[in-house]
Amino acid sequence: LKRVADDVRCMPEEKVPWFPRQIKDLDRCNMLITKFDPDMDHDHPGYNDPEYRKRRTVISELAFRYKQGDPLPVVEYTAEEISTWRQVYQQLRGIYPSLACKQFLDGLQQLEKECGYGEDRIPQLREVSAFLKERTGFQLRPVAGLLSARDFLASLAFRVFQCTQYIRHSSAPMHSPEPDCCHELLGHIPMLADKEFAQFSQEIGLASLGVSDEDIEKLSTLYWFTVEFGLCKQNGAVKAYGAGLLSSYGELVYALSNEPEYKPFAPEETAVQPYQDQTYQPVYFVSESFEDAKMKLRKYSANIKRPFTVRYDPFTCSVEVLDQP
Ligand code: HBI
Ligand code: FE
Repeated sequence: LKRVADDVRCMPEEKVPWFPRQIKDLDRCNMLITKFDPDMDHDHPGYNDPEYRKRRTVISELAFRYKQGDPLPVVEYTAEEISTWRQVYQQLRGIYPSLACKQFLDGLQQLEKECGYGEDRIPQLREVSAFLKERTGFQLRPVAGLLSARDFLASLAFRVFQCTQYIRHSSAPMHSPEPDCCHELLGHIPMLADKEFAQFSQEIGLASLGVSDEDIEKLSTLYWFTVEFGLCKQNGAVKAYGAGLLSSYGELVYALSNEPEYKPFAPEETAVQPYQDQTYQPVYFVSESFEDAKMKLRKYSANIKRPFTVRYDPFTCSVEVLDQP
């Protein structure tokens, strides 16, 4: 394997989209998409609430100003925000034992014991990030909202999870059209404390670096049906591991109700399955295990056309780019 010149523009293939090589390059992975934005979307539950929009602007500023390596900003949540969190926490906590996968339950239990998780306060990203770093090497960085799929996936390559810090509008505690801290802290974080799952997540990220828009779309769909809405078999039963499910009472119950369609996780097929971001999914994909999902994803990624290979160097937190052997 020969090392390629550092500048992407020097690569033999002309049109390789820019991608981060070092963890600090993630400061440039900040392309927000305005879908579901409370300032732009008339259907957003906070659209007619100027106080809420002002609050969102303040918290967005923290994310915009953030540079890799800065201490994570601390937000002092209001009584109203904590009350929203409490409602979400209480409702979901009750159904997790019967519907969530083992890895999730283990992670959540550790977070409750060691990271101040509970219904009375919203955990701070700073302490959650330190917790994850010790478990799986994942760390958080604050983000103001929905990112482009390319930027979002690229950060996973560095075991960085871009995490929103605001909370949903108090008028709709059981639903949020966009990711919020309930979705991240309850849906994603417990799973990211699992080693196998952390590796699966990083591998989707590495597979995404420098690929075409069509392949980003496919990887994004794979991410959707696994990390967000995935189900897996466990001791003969089907359990949820997707964060979109584990942060939505209604869809979590629905997904395991036998009403929707279930298909075995098969990346080639899963990557082209149309998906829903407005209502419940009509179909869910079931993995045999994370190990199995990771192996299948690896096989799929190896077939994505890219004039180079990438390798993550954990010592320097950077991506090495190598010629195709
Ligand atoms: N941005 N902040 C944020 N959080 C997500 O979960 C997220 C995103 N942008 C894109 C995205 N998810 C999906 O397109 C994934 O399929 C990649
Ligand atoms: Fe998510």
